[in-house]
Amino acid sequence: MLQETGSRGSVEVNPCEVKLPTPDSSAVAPPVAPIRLLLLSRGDTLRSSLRCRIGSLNTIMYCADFLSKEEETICVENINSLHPWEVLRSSRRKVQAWGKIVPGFANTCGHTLPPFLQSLSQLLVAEGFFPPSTPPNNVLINQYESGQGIMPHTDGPAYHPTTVVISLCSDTIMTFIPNIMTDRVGLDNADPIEAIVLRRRSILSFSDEAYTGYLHSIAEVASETVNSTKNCQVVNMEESKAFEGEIILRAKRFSLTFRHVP
Ligand SMILES: O=C(O)CCC(=O)C(=O)O
Repeated sequence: MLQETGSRGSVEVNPCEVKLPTPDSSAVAPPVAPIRLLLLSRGDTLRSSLRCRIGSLNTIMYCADFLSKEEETICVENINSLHPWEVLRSSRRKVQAWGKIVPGFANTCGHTLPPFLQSLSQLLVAEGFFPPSTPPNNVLINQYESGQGIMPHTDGPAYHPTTVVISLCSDTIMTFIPNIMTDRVGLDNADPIEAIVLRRRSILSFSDEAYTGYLHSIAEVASETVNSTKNCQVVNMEESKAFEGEIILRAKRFSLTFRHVP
């Protein structure tokens, strides 16, 4: 998306910052580009070859540039044309929950995933992030303003133990800490053990031991410095092209989190 700036040519406008009108249920939804064509035209093997395992936990995978800039723009346009957001009471972030309902969790915006999330889900199966027998059927879209985050938590037993996160519009850092059983509190070290830089347009997957044995979180800060905490080092420095002392500035960020509800 380009904007004219007179004699100095044109500058890129961040699609994530474009303010769209609040969806009006009586209005016709704006047409959105078919992401399926863009995604499938790039082929499976390209993304598979980019995938990398990271950290001491071997059930966390990270891949930079999973989506192109064009695909990110299409995702954001689709997100902004969807159902109004729900503001969580426990956290200031906004969410949209799509797909199969999780027992005991909030309402869903719709039992069927919107077409762009269906396309992405198919791609995640094609790429091996989910087996065909347990494809994503539940997607939580999170919207964070700068300074917002998510407290340490596990996604819990309601899902098949795999979560896949696609980051849009802003970089951030996610930490993983041991999920200490209540009878071990005070005996184990609960400090963060792994930090992962999530670049915008990247994909992260964590499953099995990383899913059940660790809590994941995003700090409520407007900026953070890579490797500023000794016992919480970034484990994907190379894959995310992060550098010591890099300041990660948090802009408005969306995450698409894919899961399977049995
Ligand atoms: O926004 C993210 O990257 C993580 C979201 C998350 O942890 C969750 O939805 O449970």
